[in-house]
Amino acid sequence: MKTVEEIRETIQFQFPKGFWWGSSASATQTEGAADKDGKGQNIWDYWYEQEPSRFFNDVGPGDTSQFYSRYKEDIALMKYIGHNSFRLSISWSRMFPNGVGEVNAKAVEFYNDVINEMIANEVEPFVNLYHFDMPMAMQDIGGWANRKVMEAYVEYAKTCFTLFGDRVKKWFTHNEPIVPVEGGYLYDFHYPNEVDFRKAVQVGYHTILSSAKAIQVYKELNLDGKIGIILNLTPSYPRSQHSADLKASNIADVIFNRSFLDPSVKGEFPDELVSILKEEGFMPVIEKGDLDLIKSNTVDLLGINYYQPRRVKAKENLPNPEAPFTPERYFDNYVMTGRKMNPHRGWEIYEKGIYDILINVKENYGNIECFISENGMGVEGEERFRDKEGVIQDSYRIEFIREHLKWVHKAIQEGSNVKGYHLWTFMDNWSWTNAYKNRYGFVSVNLDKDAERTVKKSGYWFKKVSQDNGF
Ligand code: BGP
Repeated sequence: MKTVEEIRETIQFQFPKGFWWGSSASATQTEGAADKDGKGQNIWDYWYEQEPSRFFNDVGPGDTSQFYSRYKEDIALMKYIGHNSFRLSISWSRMFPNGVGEVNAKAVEFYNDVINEMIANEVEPFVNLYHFDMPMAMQDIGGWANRKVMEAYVEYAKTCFTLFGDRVKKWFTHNEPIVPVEGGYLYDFHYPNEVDFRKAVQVGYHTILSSAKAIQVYKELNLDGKIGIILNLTPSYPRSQHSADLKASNIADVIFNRSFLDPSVKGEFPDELVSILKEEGFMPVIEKGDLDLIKSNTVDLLGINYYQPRRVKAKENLPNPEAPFTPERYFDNYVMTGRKMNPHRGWEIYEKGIYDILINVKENYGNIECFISENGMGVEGEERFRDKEGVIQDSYRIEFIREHLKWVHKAIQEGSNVKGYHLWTFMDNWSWTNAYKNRYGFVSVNLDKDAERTVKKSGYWFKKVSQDNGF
């Protein structure tokens, strides 16, 4: 038998001591119990009730892996497969069924139990406050377009900090805040399914402001922890080095990445973004004091979600002047030949993208403390890979993670301040309109067998990676 030292010697990619190994998930995608114990409706519950056919196989957010009732079993599994940390989100509409008012005691009990159970299992809770799940009562008065909703969110955040901040040391104000902007107000894949660029900008602006306000409140409470935001950074690569392609690629970067990254980390919106909005007449309504507040309440910690790059080329066809304004007025997405694809999700797999993001953060964002908060591969029909022992042989997922981790490792060698890697996701879960179409987890969920959990090959592999702190 090999000694520990001998095994260590075979590790080629060794990560720094204390590296955060784990995964991430969100309340709506895992909890279930959508109408239990006083939870109010959120936009997903409502939208599903209205239009079930918009969801894959008509499966809605009530039918998830039932983390609400099975969290103990799930946390034990997290520990088993080597998680030293896990990101969950709190459901605003569970805490405050109407978005504001009296806190729901049952919700407080649930999140207290979950947090305590995680700590008892040495799985550090990373807690996010908003993961796409606007309480319906808040959407009814305009959602993020209404400043009152932003104030309600800040109250909700304060309540969470006060109740759980003695044990939770890593907080996040939002997950991928640009996605509700794109989905809800530009490209019709989230409720309220509007296409209205002016509103999209206002919604995005209020989201950033709400994040800064929550950070301010957190700091005032003097809790000893860190607060950050989780952004989906999609590096933009131009088709060529011609100036028109470079310009198009830069605009895509400014709109889809820097619009949230710059104010979150630097406290300022990029000049290029402001120029575009001014030129097009889409500047949001900004109240006195807002920009100072954003300037003085930047994040301590940045979560980076990375799935795919964006390939961009200069606009070839003139946009239809009748069509509603979208950012595609400025560039075309470019389909590069010969790229590696995840055919199930239709996303390009470009592992080096993760390194490019980390180096960009190191060089242009003060090398702020960061971690990979999501990265993963959604695959359809994984049951066909289940072997006789009942284990899903997802070697493709192992390869996906390993190849991304190699680039993370390289970034660390070059001085990146990246502190961890969380896979999307721990256990196959319900996803927005795709429901259970694509499976992402280390652990599979058999929907025909009372959501039975079984660890996939990737879960066993990850356990070892975490134990060895490398591979
Ligand atoms: C991210 C979200 C997650 C998750 C993931 C996978 O954008 O933060 O909530 O859903 O993407 O995407 P999908 O489920 O759409 O395949």
